[in-house]
Amino acid sequence: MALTNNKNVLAWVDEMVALTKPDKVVWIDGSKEQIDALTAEVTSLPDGDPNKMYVLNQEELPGCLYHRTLPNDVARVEDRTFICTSTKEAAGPTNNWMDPAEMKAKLTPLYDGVMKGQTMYVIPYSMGPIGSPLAKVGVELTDSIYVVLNMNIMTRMGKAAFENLGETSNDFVRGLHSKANVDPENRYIVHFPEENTIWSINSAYGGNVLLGKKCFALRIASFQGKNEGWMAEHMLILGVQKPNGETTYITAAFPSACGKTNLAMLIPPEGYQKDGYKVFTVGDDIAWMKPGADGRLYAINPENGFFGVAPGTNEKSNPNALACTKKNTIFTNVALNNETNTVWWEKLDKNPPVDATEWKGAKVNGPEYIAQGGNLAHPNSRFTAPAENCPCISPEFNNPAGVPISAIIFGGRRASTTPLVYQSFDWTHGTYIGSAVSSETTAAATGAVGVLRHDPMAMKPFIGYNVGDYWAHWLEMGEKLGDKAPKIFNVNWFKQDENGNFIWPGFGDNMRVLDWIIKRCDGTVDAEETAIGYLPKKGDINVEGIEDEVTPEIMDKLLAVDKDLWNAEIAEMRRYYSEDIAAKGGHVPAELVAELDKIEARLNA
Ligand code: GTP
Ligand code: SPV
Ligand code: MN
Repeated sequence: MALTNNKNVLAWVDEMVALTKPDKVVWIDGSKEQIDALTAEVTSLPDGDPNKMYVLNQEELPGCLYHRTLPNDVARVEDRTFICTSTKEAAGPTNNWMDPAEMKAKLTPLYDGVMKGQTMYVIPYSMGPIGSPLAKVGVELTDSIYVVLNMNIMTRMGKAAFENLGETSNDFVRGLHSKANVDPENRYIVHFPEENTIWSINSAYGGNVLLGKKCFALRIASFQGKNEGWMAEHMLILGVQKPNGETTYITAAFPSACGKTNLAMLIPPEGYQKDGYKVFTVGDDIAWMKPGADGRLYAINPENGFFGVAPGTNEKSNPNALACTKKNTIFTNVALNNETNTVWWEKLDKNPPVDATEWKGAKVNGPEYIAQGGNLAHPNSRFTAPAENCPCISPEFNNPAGVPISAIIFGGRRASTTPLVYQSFDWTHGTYIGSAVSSETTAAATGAVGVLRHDPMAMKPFIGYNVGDYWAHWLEMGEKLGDKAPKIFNVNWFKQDENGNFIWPGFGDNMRVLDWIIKRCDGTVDAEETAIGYLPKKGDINVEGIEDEVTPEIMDKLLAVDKDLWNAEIAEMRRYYSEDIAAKGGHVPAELVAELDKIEARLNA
């Protein structure tokens, strides 16, 4: 039964049913009975069915399920992701583009009758707390129960999402997904930002198919934000409660698999805990931000769960994330311990299961398999966990108004050049720093891993329009916010020594850097003015308890600004702006080029 009388929703569902021709249409109301029935259905599929999900050990992992996607379908596919605006210029140089009519003509035959013999699930969902002025409604049509069960964790899903839509509103995002044959040659992740529409076909994995996430909450939403005066960013949101009881809210943009979930759930080192510091998680991947009535920038997390990288998550690196995964969680492409019917991934502990199933489904001897160089879990294997499981979830998580942001941090994986932390001189310089984010690629997207690439604002794969206009939007937002704008910082947890070892301990110790950032916001610590920005003065990064690991010499290396490396960095940014962006139809704001000139002049003064 249809769960809304909104005419636009009903007309569109009818149209997509006529196209895809499912045997049955089921509206997802979000009730426990319905979720339980779908879980029973998908877990009773025969072994070998690619859609099958498995029930895990219900004593150790109550409510938890396990799934493997096909080996050709384990990450986002950036080369098959399109932004179909009416002109190529509107999509800009960082996106694949095709004319919307041409793309629809190409994909319509693929969708024609694709759901014959199957059920179409109609998923209403809200990105953001229902009723929040910052929230938005989406509807995803899918033939995958795996998608329904994941959307149930990642969004506020079900009938309630329609509450504020009314009968005639057209303000909802239309997502059409079919796993089809999971054929990589016909896999397309396509956005029509001018029509609030997403078409995804031939994938069954994560960011390609949970259409509320990267497709809506970043690509479509960034386009909406540009037109409506707000920002959709690839950022975690955290709150640091200080000993005086005040909480400072910070967002941070790092590229995929570069540490957002880890920073969002950080546990402060002992000394900080003794002093009364606490960290609260508001979000781990996406922030929607808009100026509030008081002129400050407010952020909500549009999601309701975490789709986190499993490998590397352990009791030491991120105990809060591990705790999130102990109930009502879906694990995708991790390894199974067949003896206990529980899950395992690289660096979970030092005891890989002997009787293991690796991520492709083969039964193996875990330790032997690893000794031969194999991965038991795929490097981009993930957990889908409800936010409410998080031991440090912020009391403001469901606040419809969001939280006021004091600092914005950019960062990436940089073996050299970029210091542990520095602060921009102002918002425009901070926007330049965001535009200059480069990072080594990771397993979160298909393609080579470890290659340095430009990833402005950690948004290269997610900006739903022309990157030059996106930078201009950042500058406009700064003007609107004026002296209430958050301060902008850059961090790098990934600096290496000559042997390729990380020289900063990272994880919980990143609190030491947050501490400096908060003090800069509060105006309680001075800084060193350098060519690239404000750096911590000697001794101002607290190393109490890690003096053996982070000696004064190491701290000097962490905070070094090498003139030659930075001149090379500036030269590369000039090349990037002109060759990769301007020459290919991206309008680089003059203010950003001026920042390059200023940094260069300061470096060589
Ligand atoms: P997406 O979900 O893909 O957007 O990733 P993310 O940015 O949330 O990354 P996540 O926190 O899951 O971390 C990804 C990888 O980086 C994991 O293997 C972590 O162990 C590693 N990592 C995270 N923080 C640190 C850090 O401070 N230092 C080091 N050396 N590694 C880190
Ligand atoms: C990322 O790649 O940045 C993710 C995972 O957060 S996915 O949802 O697949 O995009
Ligand atoms: Mn992400």
